[in-house]
Amino acid sequence: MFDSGVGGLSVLGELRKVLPQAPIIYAADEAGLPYGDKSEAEIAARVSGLLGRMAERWQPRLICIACNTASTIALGMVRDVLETPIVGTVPAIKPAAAITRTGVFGLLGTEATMRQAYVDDLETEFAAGKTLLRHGANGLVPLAEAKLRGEPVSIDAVAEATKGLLLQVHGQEIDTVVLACTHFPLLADELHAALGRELTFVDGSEGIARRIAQLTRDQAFERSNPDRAVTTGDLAEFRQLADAFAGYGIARLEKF
Ligand code: DGN
Repeated sequence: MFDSGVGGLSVLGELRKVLPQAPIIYAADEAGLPYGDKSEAEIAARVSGLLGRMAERWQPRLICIACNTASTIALGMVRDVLETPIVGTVPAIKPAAAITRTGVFGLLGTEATMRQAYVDDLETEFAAGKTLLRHGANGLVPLAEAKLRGEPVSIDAVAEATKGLLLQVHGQEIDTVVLACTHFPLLADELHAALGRELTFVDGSEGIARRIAQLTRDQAFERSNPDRAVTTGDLAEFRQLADAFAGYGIARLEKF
């Protein structure tokens, strides 16, 4: 699993349900966090370099890019250069368009994700005749990281980071919001408190977990190596996340 930070844990949670035996190495590019305000070129270079190192060092059966920002920018590129099968995480516009009753739905992700052609294409293909309100909410990423370090998260701060979505509603009835950043489902309670309990949140993690299970269905897993989480950042800081990782069955934290 690869993400800039702890966002991939929202995907790992779903993966554990369908593949409890799969040995996991979770790689967090905390030295590069946050991705949401970086340029496309910088994100593409970081992601391809780190995935190349992961493939070489651990020879995983599969890599999941559990990050919408990295996937919408670099998925095609890394698939072209690596032999390892790669599953990406892209905004769940298709399932959200299928369930919205009012035809007005939101898309929350990083600012970098909001401007990708990949997202334009998903909107054209699946949201025709509906209204999709996009908002880049970079401010939610550090709040999710803080929550998983055990720090309190203020609902006011969540409301501030997401008010740009509500400002676009203009009396329309919005009923569904796509959480198109893997960090955001980790703040689902706070997002409901800030945006409204009646909203349905949709993210891609269940679909990704199913896809990984399908791609590995012919392979038996042996739990010979302990699961571990590795960081490109400072190990002492990463250890503040030890309890969060332990909640997902990962007890070893190392430097990458
Ligand atoms: N979790 C990442 C995503 O899904 O886009 C982005 C986090 C970040 O680095 N800003």
